[in-house]
Amino acid sequence: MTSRLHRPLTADEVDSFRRDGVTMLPAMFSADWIDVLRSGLDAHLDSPTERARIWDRDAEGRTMFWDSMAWHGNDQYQQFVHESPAAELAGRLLGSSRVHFYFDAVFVRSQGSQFETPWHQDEPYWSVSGHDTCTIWMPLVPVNAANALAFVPGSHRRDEVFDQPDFGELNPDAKVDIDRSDFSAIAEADIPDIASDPDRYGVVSWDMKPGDCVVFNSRILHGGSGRLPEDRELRVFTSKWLGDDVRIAFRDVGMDPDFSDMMRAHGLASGDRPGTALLPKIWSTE
Ligand SMILES: O=C(O)CCC(=O)C(=O)O
Repeated sequence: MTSRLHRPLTADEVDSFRRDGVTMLPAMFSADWIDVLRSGLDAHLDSPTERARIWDRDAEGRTMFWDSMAWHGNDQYQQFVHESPAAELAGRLLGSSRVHFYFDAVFVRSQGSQFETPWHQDEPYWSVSGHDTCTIWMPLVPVNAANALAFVPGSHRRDEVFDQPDFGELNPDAKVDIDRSDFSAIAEADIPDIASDPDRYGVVSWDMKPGDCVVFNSRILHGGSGRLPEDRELRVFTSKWLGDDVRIAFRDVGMDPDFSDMMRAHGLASGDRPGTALLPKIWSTE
């Protein structure tokens, strides 16, 4: 099978992803793919889905916009999902024999936005479970390490259920309660106060430019991006990928974004492998 990767992965990059749960990959996507995503994001911002939320709007009108699962109605995102190196990249880092696409999510901060993403893990919010999951985080503009998404290396191996934040509560326009009380009912630990002592947790982030990406395991603790300089915006496209051990898991608590109705409508049930046109297989070693 011919590789679609823009450049080969090094052994160190694969090792750091598996050991730390995160790796930064310079120059992993060509300028053409960044152009595709930029024009896809422009179209997306013109017609967001019903899931779109403003996570923050400050007194000066600076905003943080979020939306997810827009790819079904966005030609450029569809092209990226099916034809870009992303699925193969996920498969090779996860060491999986097949990779399904889960969903896209965008994080768009206007110039000077100070909003910081709360620290959290992704997989406890999802309607799937497994360790073979990852996100590819791609800035479509240059970003400094101080403003980029940050990670606690190795935290993807922690087994505690954390008291996860309720992102629905972030929307200043119309709050969407995802019933955080249930998260606190099952929580075994508070999310550590990582922001107050990042060195203690070995927090990492990187200076990045378009074409670079960070790939992270969906159980890693991450957050903290933002605090932008006055003249800088941050436009990020993320794609979420599912590997060999992943199964559908409708949860009693805190699914956000909650695709469970859509998944059920496609015939998916807890315990199933991902599949159907909603979560299609994009890459395999066959
Ligand atoms: O870019 C951000 O601020 C947040 C990204 C994030 O939390 C994610 O992709 O899971």
